[in-house]
Amino acid sequence: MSVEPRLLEVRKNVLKQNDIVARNLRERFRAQATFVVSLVSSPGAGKTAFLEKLLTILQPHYRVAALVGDLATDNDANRLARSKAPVKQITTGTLCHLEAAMIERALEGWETGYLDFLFIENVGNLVCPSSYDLGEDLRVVLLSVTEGEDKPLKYPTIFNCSDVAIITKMDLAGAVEFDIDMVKGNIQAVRPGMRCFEVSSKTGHGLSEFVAFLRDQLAEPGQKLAIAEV
Ligand SMILES: Nc1nc2c(ncn2[C@@H]2O[C@H](COP(=O)(O)OP(=O)(O)OP(=O)(O)O)[C@@H](O)[C@H]2O)c(=O)[nH]1
Ligand SMILES: [Mg+2]
Repeated sequence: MSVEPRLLEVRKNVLKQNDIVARNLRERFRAQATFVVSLVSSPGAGKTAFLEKLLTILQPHYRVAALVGDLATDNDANRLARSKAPVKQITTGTLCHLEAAMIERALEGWETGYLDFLFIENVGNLVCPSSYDLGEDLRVVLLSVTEGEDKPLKYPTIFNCSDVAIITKMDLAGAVEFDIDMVKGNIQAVRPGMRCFEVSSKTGHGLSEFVAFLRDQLAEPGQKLAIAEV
C-alpha cells in the first residue's frame, strides 16, 4: 500500500517539530540538573507497578516526580500518587504515544526546577513511542516474562532507541518457562552492549540494582550530586 506523498510530508514535519520541542526540554532539564527517565513497554508489562515501587524507594531521599501517559484513564496517576511523590496524568485520547509538546504542556505551572529525577511513563505500546524524543536522559524499555523471549527481535526499533532494558515480573518466570538467557541473547542481537536488569515489582527482586544504577547517573558530571545514600 503506498502512502500519499503529502501525508508523508506532514508526518515528517510533525516529527521534526517534536525534535525541536524535545531539544528545548532537554536543555531545560540539563540546566536545572534534573535527570529524566522515560519508561516504554507493551500495555501491561508492569511500568506503573515498577514506577510505584521506584518512587516509594527514592522519594524519602531524592526529589522525584512523575508524569504518566494513558489513553483514557487516570488510574496510573492514582496508583503512582500512593508513593507520595508529585504525579501528573497526561491523557492522550486516541494517541498511542506521548509527544514532547505534551510533556511541555504538562510542566506548565508545575514547579519542577528542584527535582533530582523526573520519571515519564509512556502509553503502553512497543511501536509508536520509539519515534518520539521526549527530552529524556534515559529511555528504559520494559519487557515482561509473559510476553515471550522473541519480542526484542520482533520490535527491534524500541530496543534500539532505548538505553537500558528491564525484564519484569521475574516472579512469574518459572511458571511461564521463561528463558532469561534467550531473551538476553535476543536483546544483545538487536542492541549489542545494552544493559539489562531483572526485576519483580511483586517481590522487590532486582529493584536495589536499578536504584544503584540511577544513583550513579546523578553522580555523572553535570548532574546534581546524590543527596543521600538509598
Ligand atoms: N506477578 C507480577 N505481576 C506484576 C508485576 N508487575 C506488574 N504486575 C501486574 O501486571 C499487571 C499490569 O501492570 P501495570 O503496572 O499496570 O502495567 P503497565 O505497563 O503500567 O500497563 P499500561 O500502563 O496499561 O501499559 C497488573 O495486574 C500488575 O499487578 C510483577 O512484578 N509480578
Ligand atoms: Mg501503566
